[in-house]
Amino acid sequence: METFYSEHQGLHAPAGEMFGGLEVTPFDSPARADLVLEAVRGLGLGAARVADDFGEEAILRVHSADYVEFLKTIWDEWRASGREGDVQPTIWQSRSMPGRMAAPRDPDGRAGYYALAGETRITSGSWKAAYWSAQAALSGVRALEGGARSAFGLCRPPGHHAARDQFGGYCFLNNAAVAADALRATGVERAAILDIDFHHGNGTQQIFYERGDVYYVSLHGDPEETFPNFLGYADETGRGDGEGFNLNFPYPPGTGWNSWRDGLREACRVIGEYAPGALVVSLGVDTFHNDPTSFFELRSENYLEVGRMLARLGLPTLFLLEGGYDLEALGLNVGNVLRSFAEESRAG
Ligand code: Q9C
Ligand code: ZN
Repeated sequence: METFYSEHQGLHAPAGEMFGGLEVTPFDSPARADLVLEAVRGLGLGAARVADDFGEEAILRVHSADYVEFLKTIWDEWRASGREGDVQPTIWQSRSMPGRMAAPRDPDGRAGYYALAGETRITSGSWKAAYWSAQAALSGVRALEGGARSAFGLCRPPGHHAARDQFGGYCFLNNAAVAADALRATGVERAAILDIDFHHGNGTQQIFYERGDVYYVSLHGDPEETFPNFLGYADETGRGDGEGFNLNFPYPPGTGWNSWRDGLREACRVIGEYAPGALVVSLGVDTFHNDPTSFFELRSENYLEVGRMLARLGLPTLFLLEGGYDLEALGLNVGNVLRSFAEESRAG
């Protein structure tokens, strides 16, 4: 299994993040990608390659042009207006202000219009980092297109919270959505996205909610209790052509391996029945018991079984990194999924 990444991904490195009413060191940092790269190199999984540049076309099939333009320009506008830090949204169009649905000129208003949460800042390097994170995913798509059984896009910043025209939850471009849509464009008739990050992938769900050709299945912390709070409930099953092709498994605080694994088994059964031509795995390991952002109780050895269960689906599989913020265990946990997937694929 080959890994794809880019040095430019490290260019998104905000100085702080609002958390619990304090400014803290961001949970998502360039070090995360370095640690995962080091872990996959140590496993001898397959070559780690620099991502190729596939341009903006695939990104613009998933995200709106005005949103992409916003990502490219907002930091310069912010600074040109005399603001001295990085772009930090503080005002949103909300239920009580249903006025016009358009971005105002003021950088605060623009930032809020294109934000779905307030913890994620935009720095001078954020667009370039997000662009190359998406290119890592697209490089993985090309590997599958070339006949590989699996590939790993070492995406960072992550993607699954990014909606068609909104950033948040550390995400700017929805790497999994860009990849699944690109797989469709290569002739894969149906694609499935299995999201095992601790958090619900609200962006991925939104992007494919009315499509029947990309099935989104997610196991996550109950949004009643955690981020992203407003999407990810079990009664969200898709709409129009997408009805029946969105499946959410929300779990309460304290959820451990046995119940989570039963959900994963059911998710795999449903995906197997859908019989997609390819599978994209939104691979977050913030389900780990020691993760600082979450409340599940998975252990490092559990990720070995995750890899085996996914391999048994027998599908061309693209793994894309999402969350996972315990830096001590991040490389081990991601490596365990990939390593056991590769071993089980060879055996099976
Ligand atoms: N109490 C990913 O794992 N945390 N994003 C907000 C509010 C945001 C996580 C905390 C967590 C986003 C890709
Ligand atoms: Zn997460």
